[in-house]
Amino acid sequence: MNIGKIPLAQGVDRVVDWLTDALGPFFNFISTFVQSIIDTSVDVLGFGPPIVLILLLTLLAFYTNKWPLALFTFIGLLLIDNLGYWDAMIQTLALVLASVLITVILGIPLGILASQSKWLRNILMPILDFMQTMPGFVYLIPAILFFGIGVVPGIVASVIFAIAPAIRMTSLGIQEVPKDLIEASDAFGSTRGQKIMKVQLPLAMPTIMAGINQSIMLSLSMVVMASLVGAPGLGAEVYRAVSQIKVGEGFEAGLAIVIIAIILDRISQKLRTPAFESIVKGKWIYSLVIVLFLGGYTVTSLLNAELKGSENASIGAQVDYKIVGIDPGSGVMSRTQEAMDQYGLSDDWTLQEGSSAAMGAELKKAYDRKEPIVITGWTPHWMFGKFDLKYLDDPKGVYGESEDIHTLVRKGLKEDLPGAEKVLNQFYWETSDMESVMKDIEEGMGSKEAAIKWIEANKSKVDQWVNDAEKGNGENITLVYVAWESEVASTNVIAEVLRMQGYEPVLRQVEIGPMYAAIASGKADAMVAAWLPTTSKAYYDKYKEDFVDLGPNLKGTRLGLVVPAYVEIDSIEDLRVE
Ligand code: PBE
Repeated sequence: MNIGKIPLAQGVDRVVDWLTDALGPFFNFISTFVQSIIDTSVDVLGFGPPIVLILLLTLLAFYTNKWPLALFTFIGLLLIDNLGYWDAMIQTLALVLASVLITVILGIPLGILASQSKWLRNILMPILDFMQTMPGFVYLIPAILFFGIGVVPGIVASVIFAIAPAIRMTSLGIQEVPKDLIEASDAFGSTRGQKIMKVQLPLAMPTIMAGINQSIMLSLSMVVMASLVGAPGLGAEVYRAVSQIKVGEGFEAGLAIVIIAIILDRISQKLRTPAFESIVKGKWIYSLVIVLFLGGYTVTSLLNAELKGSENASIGAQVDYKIVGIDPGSGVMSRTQEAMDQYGLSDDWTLQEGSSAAMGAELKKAYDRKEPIVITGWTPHWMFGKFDLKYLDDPKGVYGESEDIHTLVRKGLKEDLPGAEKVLNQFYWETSDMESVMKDIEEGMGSKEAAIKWIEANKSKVDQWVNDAEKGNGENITLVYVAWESEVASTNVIAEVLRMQGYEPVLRQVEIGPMYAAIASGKADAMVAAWLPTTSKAYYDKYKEDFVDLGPNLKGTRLGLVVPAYVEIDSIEDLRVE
């Protein structure tokens, strides 16, 4: 029986497209709202020197859990500051606090409702199971379309991921309240509302707090994932370390996350029964914390208002002084850091990390609304065919001249698979070729299908690549690549050509550092993604003794800062804040 593949993915895409259009203003509202919670939290937590927050948190830890946790908090936070992760830690803390706040606001009422009705529970529980089991990653994709990149989609994804225990435990806690107590309160003639607020909720508190504790831990576990869509913080530090294979820094950032996790976990477990409850009542302490927070908020927002007043609507102000970037390890990102230094932008501008797919989505969104945006761009890329864009002039030449893309293979490939090595060596095409494959993929064709389509339309070119090359016999050949659109295109094309030659290509998508390391260590056979001499220089130089460079497969690439043509500036110098 052949009923064909059910178009599930297409269906989901349609729904998401429709939602993006229909609920655009609503998503914008949510986005602004969540962003303001985050900005406020970051401002307040980062107010004053680190030692102020360190002491306050130490006191709180002392109050709830006595001196061992207080000592741990004090030393742990000092260590984070000393290692240079203070600002990142603040960002992470703000992300977790915001997502827990939203989780509680939505989760507890839902939990109460669920506890009151069996059929609601029957509907809700499987949905919660589903939400919690679906890999958190998946939520990031629609979240980018709805909320753009940055911290907001990260928070939304972590709320979806972390809300289940809050709802479940609230409902469970209320259901577990002993029957006789309910009967007693019925006998006293209490209304349903009184019963919930005065009897059930207080008795369910331990269970509810356990649920909130779980939610905190789950949202903390989302911080690394959130960094893939541009959320700053400790997660972004970990992600950066992975993509550049920096073991030590990865460990430091990971350790900072562990320290924060322990502190938040222990404090939140004891919030209801703090160690010194008998000396000072919890409600006084927590009110004090809230008053401090609100006080901090008032002061920082007054300060901010003063700053804002002196700004005009420069391009910088319009884009919030953000350059939308891609994965942290890539060459265009390190060039952009350098450009920001050389053009004096580093103090005012931030370079947002993420992925090239997320950047593409952000560009598309801004372009559709004719809003300004500044991105890290490169050619060949489908975006130049689809949108009217321009490179900003780079009078200091930070982004370098036009470059070539080289094919690199592991040592010994020529001896082991001479036919495959020959094809890789003879692989050479033009910018327009690569762009036509990229365009098909962008428009929804599978990358393999797009590659085959190009190969069929360009037989004579492919014939030159396979000329004189020995055929394979089903041998595996492992190709590594990074998910940049240009590399997705080239890697799939060469893979399909190798398949036609009788080899069995295995494609592995990795981060940039691991891509070079894999070839240098012989764990992978080839890559077609080395942008040289400047873009990938750091990785090339690090491993150059350990691979074979087969020379260019494409000439004439370019990198730089890119804006839509309707943005009225022409040079990187115009970004400077006077
Ligand atoms: N890119 C695409 C990569 C190389 C290929 C320009 C994003 C980089 O910046 O490293």
